[in-house]
Amino acid sequence: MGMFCYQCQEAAKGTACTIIGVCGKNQEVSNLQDLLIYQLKGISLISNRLREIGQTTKEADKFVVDGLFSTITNANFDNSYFLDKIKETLALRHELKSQLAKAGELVEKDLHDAVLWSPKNDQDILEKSLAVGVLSTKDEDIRSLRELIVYGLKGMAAYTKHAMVLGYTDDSIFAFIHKALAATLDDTLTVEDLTALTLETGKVGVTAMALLDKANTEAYGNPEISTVDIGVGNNPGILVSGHDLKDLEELLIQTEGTGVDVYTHSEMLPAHYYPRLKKYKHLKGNYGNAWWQQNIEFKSFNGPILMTTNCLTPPSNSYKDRLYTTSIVGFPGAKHIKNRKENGQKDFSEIIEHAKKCPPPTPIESGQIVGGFAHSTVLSLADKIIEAVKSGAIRKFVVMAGCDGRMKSREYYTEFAKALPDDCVILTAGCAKYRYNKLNLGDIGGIPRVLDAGQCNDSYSLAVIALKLKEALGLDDVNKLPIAFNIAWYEQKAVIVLLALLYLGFKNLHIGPTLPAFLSPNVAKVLIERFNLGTITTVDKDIENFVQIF
Ligand code: FSO
Ligand code: SF4
Repeated sequence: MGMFCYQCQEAAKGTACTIIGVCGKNQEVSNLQDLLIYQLKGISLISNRLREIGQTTKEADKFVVDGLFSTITNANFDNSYFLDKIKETLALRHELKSQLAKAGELVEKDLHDAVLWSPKNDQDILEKSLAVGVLSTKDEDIRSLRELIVYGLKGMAAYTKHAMVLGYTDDSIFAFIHKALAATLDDTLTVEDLTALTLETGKVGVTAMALLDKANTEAYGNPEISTVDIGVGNNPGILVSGHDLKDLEELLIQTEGTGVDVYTHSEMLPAHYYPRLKKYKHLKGNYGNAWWQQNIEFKSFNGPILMTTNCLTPPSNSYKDRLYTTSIVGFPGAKHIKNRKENGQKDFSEIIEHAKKCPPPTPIESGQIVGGFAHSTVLSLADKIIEAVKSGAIRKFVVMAGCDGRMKSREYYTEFAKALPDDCVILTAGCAKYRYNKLNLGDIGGIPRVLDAGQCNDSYSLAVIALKLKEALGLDDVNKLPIAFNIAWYEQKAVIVLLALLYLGFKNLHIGPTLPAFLSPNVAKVLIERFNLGTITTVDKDIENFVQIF
């Protein structure tokens, strides 16, 4: 059958996974994901037409956001989930076409195959899934730009979904997602057109991240400087991973007084920084490290694990029966917690009862880590920081936000953090922080040398900090700030963060440990020439490059 996926940093041999995903995704799931994306493009094409004549497309908006999110790396490994979703696209497409026909605007012969194609049975679906993947675009540069846009949209969809869960939406984001998805079906668009659309994706990415920032801070308060315990207590626990704060909040409410503690894992760590989440005494601490170590750490946790979003890795038998998924996450055989009904909560009773029967977690480390340096916190310290910059006590900020991953070459980030001169401060967000957030790198006049803003979406916070510092220091260009960017990427949320930073005018960004496999040589050249985008070399050379010279 074969597959072709190159959407993440761990694509096999740095080119593409063609036999099985390094992430564990099998051929059928990979191909069904391709077909789902193709179908979503069809839905977006009709949604665009409906929007042009002033009609709303609420159901399609939500469906497309969920669908994009479910195909992100390490989110859903369940072929039946994708088969069902593809069937749902057929029903939704039919409804949208009827809506268009009623308005007298349906011109069937103009419509694309993504709108017209119809399967008779599951076999037809599987066959079609082989024909609509990445390689169906023959021109290498057009393919590269189409995929770059789609991956950016996947990241944007993830952040949009988190905001939606908290009741925040912005119609301009839905409109753009439909427009951009449909544009990737349009064979008349040139490399220049698609390059412009890529930059526009970054612009709307900023809107999506700003919306999520507003949603998170209005729902849970501004993040505060917080100390998080990394040891364990004596009660049984539930470990919550992923990025969905609402799931965590509802679980905290439902576990209160039950004798079950709640621990965060990986990207859920920043939940401890929000006043309306940290007030729960049984939000005990953070267990473990970044996502890729879960195979070892979930075993010793002993209690149930709730995956609210990616990154999930295929579970081993030692904890598979304790794994719960929810929302767009899925794994064959794992128990799935259903979505909440309008104005209701998810029902976590099964997972709570399960936890009560489990022993407490086995300790794997002890101590504390500090975080909560989102834009509101850092800007409240602005005077102190500007003083430190002006006096030379702080020579440089190095943004080391992004993702962690399995590759041995990522040890570079630990070594880089250790080798940074004492007068440099690391600004971080995302699970990349686990490479250096337990190193005790000290502080500069009370300002910690690792400032953690939060999850990967909080990279937006780092951009806000940079833009405000530019103003405060009276600079006319953000690239004149004493800030270097050494960003680690893994999956598609990092793609939207990168496009957003480019849109905001940041140049000289270094991304690693490797450049994306989906950038064709020509597209990479454009990014390198236009934005000075670069990758990493050795720790010594990069310290010299990023820190010494400015
Ligand atoms: Fe990490 Fe995974 Fe947050 Fe990503 S847990 S790798 S960019 O999903 O989303 O930083
Ligand atoms: Fe390979 Fe990454 Fe695609 Fe998984 S998501 S199949 S690891 S490129």
